[in-house]
Amino acid sequence: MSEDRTPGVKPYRGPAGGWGALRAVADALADQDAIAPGGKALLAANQPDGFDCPGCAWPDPSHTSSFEFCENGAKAVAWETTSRRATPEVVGAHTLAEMRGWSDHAIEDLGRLTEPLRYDAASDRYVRAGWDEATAAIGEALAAMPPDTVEFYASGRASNEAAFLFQLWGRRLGTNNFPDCSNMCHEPTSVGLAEQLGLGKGSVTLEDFDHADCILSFGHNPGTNHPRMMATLREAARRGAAILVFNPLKERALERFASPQDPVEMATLSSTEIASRYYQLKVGGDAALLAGMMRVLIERDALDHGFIAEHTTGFEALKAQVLAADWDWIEHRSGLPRARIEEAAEIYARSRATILCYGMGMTQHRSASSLVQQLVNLLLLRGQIGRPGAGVCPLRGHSNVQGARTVGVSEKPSEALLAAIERTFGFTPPRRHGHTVVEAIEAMERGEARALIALGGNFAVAAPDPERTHPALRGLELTVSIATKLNRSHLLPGRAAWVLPCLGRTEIDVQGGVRQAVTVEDSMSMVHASRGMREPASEHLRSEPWIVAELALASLGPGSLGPESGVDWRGLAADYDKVRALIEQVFPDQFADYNARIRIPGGFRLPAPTGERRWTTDSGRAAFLPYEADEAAADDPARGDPDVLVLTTIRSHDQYNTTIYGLNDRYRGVKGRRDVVFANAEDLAERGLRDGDAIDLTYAFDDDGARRMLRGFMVVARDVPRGCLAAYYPEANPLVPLADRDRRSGTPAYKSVPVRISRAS
Ligand SMILES: Nc1nc2c(c(=O)[nH]1)N[C@H]1C(S)=C(S)[C@@H](COP(=O)(O)OP(=O)(O)OC[C@H]3O[C@@H](n4cnc5c(=O)[nH]c(N)nc54)[C@H](O)[C@@H]3O)O[C@H]1N2
Ligand SMILES: Nc1nc2c(c(=O)[nH]1)N[C@H]1C(S)=C(S)[C@@H](COP(=O)(O)OP(=O)(O)OC[C@H]3O[C@@H](n4cnc5c(=O)[nH]c(N)nc54)[C@H](O)[C@@H]3O)O[C@H]1N2
Ligand SMILES: [Mo]
Repeated sequence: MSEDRTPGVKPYRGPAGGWGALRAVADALADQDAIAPGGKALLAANQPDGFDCPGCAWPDPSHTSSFEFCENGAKAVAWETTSRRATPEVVGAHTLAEMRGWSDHAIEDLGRLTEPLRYDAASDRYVRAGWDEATAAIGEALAAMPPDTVEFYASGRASNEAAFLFQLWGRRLGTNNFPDCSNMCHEPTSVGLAEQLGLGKGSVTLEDFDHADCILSFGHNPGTNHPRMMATLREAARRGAAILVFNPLKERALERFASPQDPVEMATLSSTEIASRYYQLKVGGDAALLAGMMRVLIERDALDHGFIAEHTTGFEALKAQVLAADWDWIEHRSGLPRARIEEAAEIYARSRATILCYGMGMTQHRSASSLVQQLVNLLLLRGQIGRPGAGVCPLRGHSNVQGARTVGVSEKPSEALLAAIERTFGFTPPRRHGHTVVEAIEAMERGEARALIALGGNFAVAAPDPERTHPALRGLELTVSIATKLNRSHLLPGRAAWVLPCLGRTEIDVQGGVRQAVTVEDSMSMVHASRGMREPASEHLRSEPWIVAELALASLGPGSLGPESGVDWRGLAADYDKVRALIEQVFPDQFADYNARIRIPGGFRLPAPTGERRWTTDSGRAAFLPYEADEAAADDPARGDPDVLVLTTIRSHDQYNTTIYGLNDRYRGVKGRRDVVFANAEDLAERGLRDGDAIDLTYAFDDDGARRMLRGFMVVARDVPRGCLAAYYPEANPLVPLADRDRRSGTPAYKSVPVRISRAS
């Protein structure tokens, strides 16, 4: 039906991957005029001596083939290695007001930033600035502000070295205000799993996937967001492992995948079936589904009693809660019939070794920290964690978002971290907890935050509620962005604003005459070196560690790290081995022999006690934790109102978060537009609407008097469960209120937005 009515949208019938993926690589490189240099760069991605692909945090196999990159990694590399340049002349040709009218794609497509830029309010333009001028002015402004009025935002591409210096700078200045992209992403994992298991990270290694006979996939779309994971899933499927997918949308790559690295599949146009069962549950229906699965396991006594007795606490309380969950509620909220939930539980119960993977479909809800704990409860019931082929695998987003957390970028630092900083540097870091992203925005609104320093990212577009977030940013006294490309956040300057251009992952970084390597941590706690091999996009670019060190020096003054430590900011920026030596001093258990071990190809694994059944919780055991639904929503984002639909926001195949490469979403059959909403045909019919109609979406409730709306989106009838909608991030962010968030992690409920729809007015 879609074929006739909806321009640019039709169902995609082929497998994911295949020739389409190879074609897209060529197109991405050609589009950015990056063919020769980018093509060469690709060969060095995720190789022992190359750079870490900026695409995602999926680990590198130990036997790296010369093609360890993927379509979307290729797009990320092409986007960075583009031949376009956003010089001061190019940027300064337009006022900021004018550029705010451009699409996000058009803004970044100006190309790589080449020189520091200063905002000139009189002409509403960015103008060329020198590094000395920039660092001196920023340092002076920051030195005059109370430390807790400064927000230090970090996106997850910064290396361990840059991230470590960043948190050291902020803490030396006197604040723990480290709102982080993690607060919009996997923070429920950091909070929930840490409370439950002692470690807020995954427990498995890549090798574990070879031993799993069952893989549970919850709320992630690896064909687009972790394409290199498809090789692993494909191998598991071919081995006969059961792969159970829980996702409201039929994601093509989770159904069928053709490996571009497999000559036979490519030559014969064949593909591999990935999911053995596909459970299209309702958006936000996971808590009910998990209660149902756990109920089946408990009632049939399909439990690992030995493990529960020896390794866990809290089983009785969880059992009581699960047995009290009645099937009407489970079926109604999950949208799945009891028989299918029983089937899923039975397949899982038969498995010897299960890995549970999950992504944003689990972490961006109002009770997300508690929800991810239910995933772990499911594993604990059968002792499916901490032995070969079994465990939990949260799929991290940015290529080093996990590493930045490990080296101390955290708004709620542990006492151990603060003590280690004090021991190493001889100053007393602040104890007061700092702001998450949403709390930072609220502090800006109240006038309590005066400056934002952003180490990468696109704060304004990634955050929810632009109607509040954008004015909040405009009210700041100072905004400083360390970035590779211009984006909308830079077009919302504070009274004084600076954009500081940095080297990207693919570029050669020479300090003190020596070519430097940085280090990153992947989703499976592997730390390894990353070394760029391309000439920098401009001679004026500086490395992130250098920029952070210079800004720290300018705002804190020389000697601010304490003479006894024998280091100074400039010395650290000139030799990253020295930064790593300090990281080792602060985290001796995790980074012992840091500098030696990153010189081994492939790097090393950080201690992952949960992988060995060591639980670093207070009780020394893993905890079953009952589900705690958010009070306001009572675990039903629609609050029982039948007129309300629940919208989830998703990534297309042609974007990297707020970076929009193009307007296509190949596996969902969308071409040339992003203003679409996927809906169930019966829900549409009930409202007198049809596939292809233009609709308005309104946030369903009037909690704070604001009217949050999106106008004129095209509705596409799709195979989605009743009561559910899906639209693209970031276009849908105006519908997400700041207040709708997981209380414990601060993560916005981007994946359960209650809305009403009507014909476009
Ligand atoms: N190419 C590319 N790679 C990326 C990124 C990118 O933008 N582009 N972003 C990076 C980042 S920062 C991150 S965090 C990851 C994100 O990777 P993903 O976690 O895959 O991110 P999303 O696109 O948000 O996809 C969420 C999936 O969850 C499903 N879902 C939505 N709501 C629910 C729900 O209520 N329950 C369940 N069970 N499923 C649901 C959606 O249908 C979708 O398949 O990818 C990283 N890698
Ligand atoms: N509705 C909705 N909103 C969401 C999400 C969702 O699923 N739905 N997902 C959330 C998630 S998971 C995340 S992680 C956030 C992402 O939030 P962010 O991390 O803030 O956003 P990005 O789009 O990844 O940042 C892109 C910018 O990073 C800069 N950049 C790129 N490479 C480098 C580099 O090497 N160094 C430096 N310094 N800068 C660089 C470029 O200037 C580019 O414009 O968005 C969140 N927002
Ligand atoms: Mo993310």
